[in-house]
Amino acid sequence: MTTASQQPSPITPTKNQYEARYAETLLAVRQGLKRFLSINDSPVGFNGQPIEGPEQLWKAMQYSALDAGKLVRPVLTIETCLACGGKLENVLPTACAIELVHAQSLIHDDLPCMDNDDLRRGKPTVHKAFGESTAVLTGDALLALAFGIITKHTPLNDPITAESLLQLISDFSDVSSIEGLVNGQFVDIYYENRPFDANVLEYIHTYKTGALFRFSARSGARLAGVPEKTINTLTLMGEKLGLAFQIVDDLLDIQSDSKTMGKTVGKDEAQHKATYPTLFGIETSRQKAETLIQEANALLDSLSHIEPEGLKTLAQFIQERIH
Ligand code: GRG
Repeated sequence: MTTASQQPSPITPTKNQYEARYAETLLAVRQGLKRFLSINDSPVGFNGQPIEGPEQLWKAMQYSALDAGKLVRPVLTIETCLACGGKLENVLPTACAIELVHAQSLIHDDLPCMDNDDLRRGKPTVHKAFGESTAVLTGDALLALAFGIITKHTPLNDPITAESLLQLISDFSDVSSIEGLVNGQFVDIYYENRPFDANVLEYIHTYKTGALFRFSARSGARLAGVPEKTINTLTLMGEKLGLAFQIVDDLLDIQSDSKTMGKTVGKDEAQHKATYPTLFGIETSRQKAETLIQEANALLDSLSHIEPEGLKTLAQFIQERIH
């Protein structure tokens, strides 16, 4: 029997409405990325005439970051902001910037000197399509552009202050460098063909994948202007979602196929990578991912002033995804 207190409030959106919102969020991110990656894609020389050459760089940037990704990180950023009562226009530049750093990390991860992959998102990797030096420079350009998009396009109005934006940029720098993707990737490569334990595995995944998820949730909350304690709780939630995402990724690398995933599968084993299934087996890894999702949901439930359904829908997608 449903009691009065269990009745959904008339202003609480239903699950279907959150799914509709998810589609709108994806569209907003796609449009935002397209806009930010078209800023200077018809370059002219100093004489005012179109100049041949640099447009290849823009083509490679657009090739790597438009259309094909799942956009999980920007959606997490936006859903966290909306869950906290924030506005889409305030969070969209940061959400797009995060996707650009993610795209950069995939380009560099695929390079011959790293994971050496030919296939990404169902098409040739950037170095295969455009050449190695262009791939390196495309990654460089995306990384620096990401910071500029935040500073140039985030509206400085209530609740965003110059101080909160500086803090956000400082956090972004941490996760994009040696408190995140770079040290995570470094240790991942270091332990190829070396014995590893759970401590090493947790380090790699917490930084290589967890850090950007952590920042996605953290920045979304910060841009909604919620108190620091709420920001910290949502940061932890983001980290748990990131770890769950990576464990599912490790499982899909064993259990799925290249056509479904749009990238080469079975590489972790071939390259003797440190992964959850290698250390714990498939069933325990699946349970660990499930526990992390439950913990993320519990953190959401601990916050009484947010609207968690959009984030819970995303958490469910992360657990159940098949590509
Ligand atoms: C950021 C400066 C800087 C350097 C990057 C190469 C590198 C250093 C880090 C590699 C990080 C990496 C590739 C982590 C793997 C994370 C992961 C599970 C990627 C797959 O993400 P999806 O499934 O991909 O969200 P789509 O294609 O959907 O966007």
